[in-house]
Amino acid sequence: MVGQNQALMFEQVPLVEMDGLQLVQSKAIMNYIAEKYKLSGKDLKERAMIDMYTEGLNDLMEMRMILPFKKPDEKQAHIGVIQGKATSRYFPVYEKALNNSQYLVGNQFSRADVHLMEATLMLEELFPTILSTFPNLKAFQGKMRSLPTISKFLQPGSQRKPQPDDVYVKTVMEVLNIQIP
Ligand SMILES: N[C@@H](CCC(=O)N[C@@H](CS)C(=O)NCC(=O)O)C(=O)O
Repeated sequence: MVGQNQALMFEQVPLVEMDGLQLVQSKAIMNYIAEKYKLSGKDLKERAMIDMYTEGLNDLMEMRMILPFKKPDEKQAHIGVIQGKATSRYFPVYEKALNNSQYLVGNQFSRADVHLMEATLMLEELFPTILSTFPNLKAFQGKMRSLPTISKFLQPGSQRKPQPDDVYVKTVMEVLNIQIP
């Protein structure tokens, strides 16, 4: 109900509770975590590159995230758009950035690498062979998988969320009071 929830500043999710804070707004949440764990580069220029790479990946992942909420007759066309943009607009950028470099920026692990890992996994779930023409991305994904925290997160039974099913979509629609036209 409007104005009732103290934790949700704008009555919206996501909400992350950590360090005694109730963090809302996705970018504020990401910025806090990136700063806290020193994942934002060593200077302003590196940070600008990290932000650009991160935002590109956010745009790509957002296309994927809205797919379950598309009307049935729009889904197929949307899948085509995701695949086209992933392979011609986004993945080539990251493939090139990883030439002769283990990480995207400054040869140092950053938040952009975390987003890239997430995006490659997300897109592979939809298009299992999508990385076959991006060897650097495939190798990068393998290296990221071997990091202990990421490896743990990818194990069955972890906090990783499953793909949205029809029940999830229906629940989200109801909770957020979204009308299907
Ligand atoms: N700018 C916000 C947007 C958050 C947002 O749109 N949240 C949606 C769910 S994904 C929500 O809570 N909608 C309910 C509402 O606006 O009443 C962010 O990035 O966190």
